[in-house]
Amino acid sequence: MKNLQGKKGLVVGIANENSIAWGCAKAFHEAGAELAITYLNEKAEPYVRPLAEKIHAPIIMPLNVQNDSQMDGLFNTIKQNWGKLDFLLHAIAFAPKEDLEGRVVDCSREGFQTAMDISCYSFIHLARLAEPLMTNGGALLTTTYLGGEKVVEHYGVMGPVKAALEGVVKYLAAEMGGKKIRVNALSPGPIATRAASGILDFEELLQLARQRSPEHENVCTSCVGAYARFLVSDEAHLVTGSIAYVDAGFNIMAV
Ligand code: 0WD
Repeated sequence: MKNLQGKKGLVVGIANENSIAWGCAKAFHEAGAELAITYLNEKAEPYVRPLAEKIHAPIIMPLNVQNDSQMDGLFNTIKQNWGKLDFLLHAIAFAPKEDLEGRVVDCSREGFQTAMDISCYSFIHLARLAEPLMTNGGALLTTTYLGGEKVVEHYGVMGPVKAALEGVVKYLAAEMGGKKIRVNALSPGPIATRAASGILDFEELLQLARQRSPEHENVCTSCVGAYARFLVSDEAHLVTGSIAYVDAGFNIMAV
């Protein structure tokens, strides 16, 4: 289904082929979109560049969201090359290991600020830079997790950070709706990725999701990609401010 033909999109958050962002990028590409792909740093580049080349991404650039000049450089390149942006996907998260593994009550100020800056504020920053390029409307998509809504064991400080991100989705959706810029969050069930490997007993989370979800299945990145493709397409033009679960129904269960 080529429902993104002619669209230009930015994908932030590919670390390797297991990344949720990669599942989404493939779906966007298959639907006809042209993509700008970023990689975190030199260490990540050898994993990300070949993937970006596989989907013929015309823009492949480094981006650490804490680096303002990289942020500006990326958007200048997008402006020069395309003169517009139709959608972006923000699929990144980070918290220092010691803060992630401890109790929220013990989280350091610095750890909390870092987690919030990289995992939440960066979405606001990307939205602000994207806005002037979305003159015909657009779609901003981020990634959250049920642990932002309910207490999930071992999710730690990422829980409050995702709660804040979900709040940001709603406020941005309200603020940008007049310009036909839609803002949504995907909320996938647990998927074994690099980021997930930082969460203690992640295997148990996968197992619980299989056992307790109505569909008794774990989620794959291409399933998330299929929903993401819809959400950034014009077919979803009346969908904004939503938390879009792709979790085999796990979120409805009392557990
Ligand atoms: O179960 C899961 N895997 C779920 C993930 C369930 C529900 C939601 N999510 C969310 C995550 O919280 C995150 O927001 O999906 C998003 C994508 O996560 P992922 O695909 O699970 O993880 P991964 O493949 O590791 O990609 C996240 C990437 C980082 O990878 P590493 O492994 O190097 O930490 O986020 C990027 C980085 O590439 N990243 C940054 N990008 C730019 N600037 C930064 C940064 N400062 N820090 C991390």
